[in-house]
Amino acid sequence: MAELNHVTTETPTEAILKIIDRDGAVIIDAILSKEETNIFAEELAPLLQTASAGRDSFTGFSTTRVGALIARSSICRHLATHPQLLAIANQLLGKFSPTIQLSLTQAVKIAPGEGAQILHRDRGLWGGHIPRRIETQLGTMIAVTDFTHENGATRVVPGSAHWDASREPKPEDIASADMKAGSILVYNGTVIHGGGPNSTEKPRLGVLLHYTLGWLRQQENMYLACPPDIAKNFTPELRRLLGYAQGSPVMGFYSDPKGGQELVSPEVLFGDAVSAVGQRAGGEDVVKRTTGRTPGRTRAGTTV
Ligand SMILES: O=C(O)CCC(=O)C(=O)O
Repeated sequence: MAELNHVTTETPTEAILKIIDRDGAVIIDAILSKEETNIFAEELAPLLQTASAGRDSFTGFSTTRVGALIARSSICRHLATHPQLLAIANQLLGKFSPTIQLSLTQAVKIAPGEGAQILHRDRGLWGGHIPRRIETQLGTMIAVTDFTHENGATRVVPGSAHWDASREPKPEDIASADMKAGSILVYNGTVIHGGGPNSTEKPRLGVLLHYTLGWLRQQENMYLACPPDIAKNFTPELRRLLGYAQGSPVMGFYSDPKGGQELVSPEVLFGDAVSAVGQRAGGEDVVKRTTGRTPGRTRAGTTV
């Protein structure tokens, strides 16, 4: 059976990125303390109690999911801005975008008797339109309970991010992301993975917390899951990660529909200092990068 590497919160980012580049995934042990893990479980319990199970073999007939966890969980907020995760995400995704953002926050509770989820690549979310040379996502799965081969630990196919799309994993290619509660599986958007079957008598609980490129559509609609009247209570850094910032020059600005601000970065809404990308007028930059030409004025008054 294939295996995944374990590292610690002290392991340098470069070493972690090397493993992700080779295997597509790595486990960071004990990123949360026991106390933080218990608080996480307490925050999620009432939400999971009222949620219903999935409706298909992908979401799982005995699997319960809840989202909007930046708004609902202090530990999820803590993890979203964890320096080690942000360093990994920024280095992995920063080659393809000047900013990164959160894409998904979702608790996944796999109940006893659930079968294995279909193995998949998360980059499929974007319809397969993005070429492989562009990495779309840094995904994470935080273990809130212990993850074991028996209780539905995430299954991962190390190395499969380098495979042709048509290659199917054999049973011996599949690793089980066994880890203690409080540990985190970190993986790219191209590695094949999926939830495991739960043959025990207790549920397996984990939380997906994914980052994506600043110019891609987020999987979870963060503006509805965490609207401005909730986001105003968070740090500017977390707000930017939610998407309340420009994703790249001339991308993601807004105008106040009631009048006032025109074509400004969403950071202005909260009185935040505007980030480097937001400050740039941007248009001329984009023209230069995409055409190699310095823009001038045409007779119609538009830049070329
Ligand atoms: O539950 C898991 O372990 C993995 C879930 C997953 O990959 C998904 O729902 O996309």
